[in-house]
Amino acid sequence: MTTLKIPEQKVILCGEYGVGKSSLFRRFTSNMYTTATDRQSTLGLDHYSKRYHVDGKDLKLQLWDTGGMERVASITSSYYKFADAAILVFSLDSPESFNMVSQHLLDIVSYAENAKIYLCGNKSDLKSLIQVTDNDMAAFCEQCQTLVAGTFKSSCKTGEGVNEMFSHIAMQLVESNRSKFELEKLTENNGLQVRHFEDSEDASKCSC
Ligand SMILES: Nc1nc2c(ncn2[C@@H]2O[C@H](COP(=O)(O)OP(=O)(O)O)[C@@H](O)[C@H]2O)c(=O)[nH]1
Ligand SMILES: [Mg+2]
Repeated sequence: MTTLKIPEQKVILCGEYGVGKSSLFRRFTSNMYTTATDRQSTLGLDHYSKRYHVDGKDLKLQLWDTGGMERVASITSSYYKFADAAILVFSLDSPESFNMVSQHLLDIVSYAENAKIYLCGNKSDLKSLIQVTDNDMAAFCEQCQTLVAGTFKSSCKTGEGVNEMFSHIAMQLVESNRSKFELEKLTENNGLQVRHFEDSEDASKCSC
């Protein structure tokens, strides 16, 4: 029986300690929120895959969390390696975390060369405490020209904007990988035919 492999895309969470990366991860894995002080252990997982169905296509987002690694050491390059997308998170009530975004962007560009990069302002529920404006985010993206593929605002506390962000990223990844996914599907479906051609007489006579 042929089992069709669902394409999987690695998505990493980046940003300063305390901005809500693990909370986004927890929303993604179990749609839960906690203010618990023991927040570095996110279910003991550092990555989790979830299936999306976009525009008739199946796709798995494999989301990675730093697991609090950034607090004690710098993130290792293996965390970034082969990432298809990176969500650069800052906290809307923390200009400090927003000022560090460019540093994180540099790391992503250096170590996750092919990743689509998204900017996410988290903690949007802290209405009166918000210090980073839409204009600040837009100005940053303009400075980075085409580096940032999209911006989002989210609240892990209320859940607002979280699922929308992941669905949007899934949609964009399907879009930008359309030809790759189709080729993979074709190879899965016609694997025998490909081998048949390679073994056939015609193939051996090929002069190229
Ligand atoms: N008000 C509010 N607090 C949040 C939100 N997201 C996370 N937090 C809180 O911010 C703190 C840091 O969150 P955490 O996910 O551990 O951040 P990380 O260090 O980037 O992984 C925790 O106390 C969370 O409960 C949010 O959307 N709104
Ligand atoms: Mg964390």
